[in-house]
Amino acid sequence: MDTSAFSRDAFFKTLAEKSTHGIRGDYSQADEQYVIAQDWAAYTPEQHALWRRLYQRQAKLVPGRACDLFIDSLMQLDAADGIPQFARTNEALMQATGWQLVAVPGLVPDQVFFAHLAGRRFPVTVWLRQPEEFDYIVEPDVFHDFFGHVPLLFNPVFADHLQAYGQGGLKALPLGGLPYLARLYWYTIEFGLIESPQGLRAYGAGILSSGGEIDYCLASPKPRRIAFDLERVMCTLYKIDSYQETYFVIRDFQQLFDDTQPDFTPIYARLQNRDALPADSLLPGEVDLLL
Ligand code: HBI
Ligand code: FE
Repeated sequence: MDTSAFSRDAFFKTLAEKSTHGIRGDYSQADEQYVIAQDWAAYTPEQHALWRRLYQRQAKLVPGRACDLFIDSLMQLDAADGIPQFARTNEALMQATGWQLVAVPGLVPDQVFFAHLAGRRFPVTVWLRQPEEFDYIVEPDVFHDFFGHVPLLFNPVFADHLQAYGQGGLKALPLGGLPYLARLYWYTIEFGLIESPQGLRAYGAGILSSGGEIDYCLASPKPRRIAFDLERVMCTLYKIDSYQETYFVIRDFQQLFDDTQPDFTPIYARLQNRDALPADSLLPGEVDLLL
């Protein structure tokens, strides 16, 4: 893995360009893998109180909207009373699926992110948003990363899928596959919907940690909810600064695992000759699964 000083500089340059309020996390203590200590004792009472408000709002919204698996895991997490200690979560997580949380200052370079997932380590940002960002943040904070992503790491099929995604990511970088894998991640891990006997449910962390999108994605007539298709997803552009215009629906987590097993090398080669689709496309034969 390239973690030379040069690649660090290049990473910070892109991060500073992408970010609207500068680089937020403190990267000065980070090791080669961008891992830091969580320093749980440094969170203030106000930050724990803000976490509780965020948690209580989402906890009210998840019944009937999040998939059962997410809700079951969330109950076991014991994270309602304040910002959790990752070390405590790690004991339960190690037993359940062998995954571990590692604390990071914020976004990390793609190859570092993939290497963590491939090693069954999930990077969790340590900082919490400001009170005025209650409804919306641009970058992932500890609430998004922990509340949104950690519950499903307790599910063995999902956990294996995410590791395979990390392994695929490391392979994809030299092949020019990153844009395709980023879209896959976006439309599944971040904004995925799943079928259930009671109707559509959310499993994507971007949805589950959002006060508005969790209802919008299931109830609004505006966006499309269409059946997951690997290549369709990989060539679909996405919005980073508004609710999604399209959600992709998996039947179950086994489908996500199975459909992402093949070697993506020929798929990247094929998709590189194709135009990307706008985020609001509806192709012939596709139907909105909510209707
Ligand atoms: N870093 N901390 C963090 N969290 C992410 O979700 C993340 C990242 N770095 C890169 C990255 N995601 C992308 O490579 C993937 O979403 C494709
Ligand atoms: Fe996320």
